[in-house]
Amino acid sequence: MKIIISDYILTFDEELRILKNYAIAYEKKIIEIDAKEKLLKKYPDAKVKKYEKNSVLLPGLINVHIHLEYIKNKTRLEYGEFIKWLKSVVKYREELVKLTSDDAIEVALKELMRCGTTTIGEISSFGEDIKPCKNSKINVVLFNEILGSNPSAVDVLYQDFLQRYYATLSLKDERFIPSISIHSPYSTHPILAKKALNLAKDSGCVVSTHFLESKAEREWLENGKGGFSEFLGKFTPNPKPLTNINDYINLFKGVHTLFTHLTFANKNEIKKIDSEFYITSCPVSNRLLENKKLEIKDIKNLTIATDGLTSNISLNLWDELRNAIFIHDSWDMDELSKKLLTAVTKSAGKALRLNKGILKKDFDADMIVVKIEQDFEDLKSIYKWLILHTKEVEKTIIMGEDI
Ligand code: MCF
Ligand code: FE
Repeated sequence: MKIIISDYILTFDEELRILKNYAIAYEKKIIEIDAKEKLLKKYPDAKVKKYEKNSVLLPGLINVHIHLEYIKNKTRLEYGEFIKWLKSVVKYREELVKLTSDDAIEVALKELMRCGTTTIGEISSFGEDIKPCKNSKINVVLFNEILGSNPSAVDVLYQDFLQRYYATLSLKDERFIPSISIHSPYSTHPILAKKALNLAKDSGCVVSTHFLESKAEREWLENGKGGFSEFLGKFTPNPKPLTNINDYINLFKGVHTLFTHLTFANKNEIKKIDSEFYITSCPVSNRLLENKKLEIKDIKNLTIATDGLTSNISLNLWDELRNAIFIHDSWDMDELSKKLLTAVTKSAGKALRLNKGILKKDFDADMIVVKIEQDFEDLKSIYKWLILHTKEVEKTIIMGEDI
């Protein structure tokens, strides 16, 4: 049994309680949260760790959407317009993936944990990320990606996907959870998507998909015109959209799905997706690829993620949240900051269907300690000070273990 004492505890429970002079008793899971004197008395043999004045204990951060196989990208990919970016991905993806190594991913994962991320949702395109993710102490939901729009290649592509999926399934444990990613409506044939979604239903895993992140994608799905017509023409002669916006959403009915981006979704589509599924916004990625932001204020099931270094300059969630404050510039900063931190803790835990993201009895003991360097007056500003000033954390604990 261990006890951790911190000046403040941000619980992210139902009432988003902020506790002062409290402590948490934990092993692998949280055993009890109470006033520090009470807990110290109740568990006299516990190993106690006490943090300084103005320290804040909160759930480990959860980055639900990241692409580690592309961590070596810095200047290879084009930004500013989505089709330009996509063309550059197709041109350089093999080179970029070759540059990536187990060691490079291992270093990136250590850096993530040092900065307070304790869980990732990793989009795995080639399977090069499986070994380092499996060997890390970080929690991983590994989304095996499926894509391919050419109907004649459907069987081969599905077999390749199945092989990767079953390989990850044999490695499943409490920290490594294999899942499925349907890449997008423009890249994945509905036959492939349906097969993979049936598998997701049978195995009960969560699913992730990229959706409506460019003007061209919307134009393509609505009337089969625009940049995708030329782009997809390189892979299939006379390409036609294989689905439309509503049909694509309906494909996921009954599957626990995270829809990522939605920057070009309209209010009704967002409302519908928010009522049945989870929405992931990647503000920096959206800024770089097509300079568009998703209005996140009214979204209930919201998570925030970095995406990969294909469309970001940092995988540190604190950087992402900081940038989100500057991008979402039209509402109260304290309210926005609370929403952003809730999105990467409580909501992200729910979105990945994990017992994480809240500091409460029986939840996994994934916790971080952050130090605010100065006194502050108003407790409601604590979220904002954390986001504005944190780059790395004082302590990272995963499943009760010091990292
Ligand atoms: O989320 C961003 C932008 N949207 C779509 N795909 C990706 C992103 N970052 C990396 N990707 C990958 C995706 O997983 O790029 C490829 C896929 O493997 C694009 S399809 C050739
Ligand atoms: Fe992505």
